[in-house]
Amino acid sequence: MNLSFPRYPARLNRQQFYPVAYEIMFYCHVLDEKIYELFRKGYVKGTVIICIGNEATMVPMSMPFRPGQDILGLMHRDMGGHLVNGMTPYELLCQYMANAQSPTHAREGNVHHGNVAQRRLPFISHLGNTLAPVVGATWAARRNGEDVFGLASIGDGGSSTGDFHESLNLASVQRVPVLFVVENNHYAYSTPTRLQYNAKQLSDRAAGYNIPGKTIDGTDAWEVYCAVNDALDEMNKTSLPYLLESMTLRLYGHAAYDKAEYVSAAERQAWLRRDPVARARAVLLDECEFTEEKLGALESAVRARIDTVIARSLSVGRPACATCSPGAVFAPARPDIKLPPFTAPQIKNLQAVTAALDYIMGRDDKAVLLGMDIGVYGSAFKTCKGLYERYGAKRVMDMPVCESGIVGFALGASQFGARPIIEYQFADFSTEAATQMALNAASWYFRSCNPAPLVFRLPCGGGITLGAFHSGEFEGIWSRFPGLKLLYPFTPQETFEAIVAAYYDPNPCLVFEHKLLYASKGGSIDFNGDMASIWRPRQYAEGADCTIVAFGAMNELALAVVSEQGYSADVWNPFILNPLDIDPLAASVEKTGRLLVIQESGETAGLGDRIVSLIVKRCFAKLRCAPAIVASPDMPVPFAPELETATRPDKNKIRAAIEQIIGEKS
Ligand SMILES: Cc1ncc(C[n+]2csc(CCOP(=O)(O)OP(=O)(O)O)c2C)c(N)n1
Ligand SMILES: [Mg+2]
Repeated sequence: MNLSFPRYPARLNRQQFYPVAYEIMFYCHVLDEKIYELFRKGYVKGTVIICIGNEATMVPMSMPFRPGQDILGLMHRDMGGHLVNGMTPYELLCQYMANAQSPTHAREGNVHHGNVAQRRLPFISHLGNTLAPVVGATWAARRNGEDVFGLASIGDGGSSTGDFHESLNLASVQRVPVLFVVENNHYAYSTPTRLQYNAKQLSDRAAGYNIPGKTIDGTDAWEVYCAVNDALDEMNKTSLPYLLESMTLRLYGHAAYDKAEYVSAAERQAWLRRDPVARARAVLLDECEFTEEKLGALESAVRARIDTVIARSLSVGRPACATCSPGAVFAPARPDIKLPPFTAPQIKNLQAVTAALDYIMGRDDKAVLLGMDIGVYGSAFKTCKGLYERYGAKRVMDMPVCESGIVGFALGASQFGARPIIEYQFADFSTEAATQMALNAASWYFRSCNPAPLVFRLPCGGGITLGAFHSGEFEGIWSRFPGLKLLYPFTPQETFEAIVAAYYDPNPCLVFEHKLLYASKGGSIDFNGDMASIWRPRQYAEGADCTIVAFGAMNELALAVVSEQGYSADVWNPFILNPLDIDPLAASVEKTGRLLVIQESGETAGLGDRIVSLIVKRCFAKLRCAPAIVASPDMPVPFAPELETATRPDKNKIRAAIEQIIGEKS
């Protein structure tokens, strides 16, 4: 394959274009057939998404983009885009065979790959979620002064996702020149486009974002190439995104398992008459002085090269299981980070948040805050007060109401020099970004071996009469997704430390900030700059009779009960909820023989059960009675103060639980 053709702003003319494009399209076509055959023989794992029919879109669409410079987010039917922009056929085959040379270490599905160093972002299955990272990555690279365009492709089905809208809207508002290509092949799996959308054409949606849009014949390679180059010219002028709808074909079923019986014979015949590879071949014969003999020689050479690379890929061994352990989930933290000390006299948790953000932003201009109403307004709880004035709109960024888009944007930006800190207005809204945060960002390092350093701030918890949608804690839910670190501070010192530690960690970190503690919890900060010592559970009281483990605002109640009643108890805050360090808690229970966990979350949605199970397994012989949990009932947080108070753990419930476990005889 000749990949040394000139890229944007250079343009090939029609006679130069077709020989180059045809060879790549033909290569992809044959490779696809071979991959299908290898799948049937059991060498290719999973299934096979066949790109045949899409050659004239996926190849010319990606030809103007500059490998290693522009940022691409390609969809599952874009094998050619990967090959045109840095991936070798050998790497692609190893990915499909999930062998020892697989670029994703055989950890990811055959179309779920990318290469951040080559600026092709890893694709995730969740349609729509590939788009916003391209916007954020392109934004961040341009923020560094680089000349970069983005290319984000999606199918007709994927264009129905909310993330499609969020990403286009974000790119338009932030003026990020990303070319969005909808590869419209008339079906999403078995669903025809008439059941997918009611627009005349999908490019009409561009008007809603005040950006240009165009629909083209995606089986005509030259039309696609020209349209993409025109779009790049336009984006170069305006720096706005562009929406291109390419009417393409899918000449097989959705994947190897799908016979596409829902496509009528007449429709299929019409499609075959427009086979893009055959059309391009005809142009070579008609217009480019190619003869049958010359074409035949070219095609034989392509087939021979493919046979050679397949033979090479087949000789690779299976992956070693040892390379795939939980140790591969988190990016290793730098052990040597030493920061300047920071002190503050008596302040509240809320001011500790602001102080931490200010401390970070003042030292590192890569740090950017993303959220809603965090700019002029200073954020819903005023935790960002003064930061906009100090660091400006380019670093304290008010975003549209689109949590999923924001997190995708931040994830992409984190790969190109920016260090985003995301504020959810309330922890409850983190569910809007569940895929981006808990699946995409969390598994990013595992899949791509590239760290995804992101901070998520979650103002959480109840007790301030805000009802079911503004009182959640969510530490239990998010702890279930490998790759996320969770920190839950209690004091101003811990709040400061948690945000700073999360920022300097190379993994996506969630910091829970209990809203009740923002104004009620005070204390001084004396941070000595030692990062390693932050990552440990915190002990607030020492005693002999029981071990109390509490989260967030529950620490305040636990300490009050212990001191008012004169109990002799160890009181612990795990502080780092994931990965949980159970050792000090277990040592405490070995000493006291009793465990009480106090959590504001519902009984089955918090981390109490996990702590109890670990302690029972570790300390069974030393336990003098069954561990206990004080939790909210498994129900939404009710609104009226009387109802909420009745459901939350309170001093009486905690005292009763302590009395019960202390009173029980071993
Ligand atoms: C959010 C989401 N829901 C469901 C799926 C399952 N799924 C995989 S591919 C597909 C159809 C995609 O159709 P389209 O976007 O038109 O792309 P095409 O496969 O036709 O190229 C579906 C529903 C998914 N990947 N993501
Ligand atoms: Mg489709």
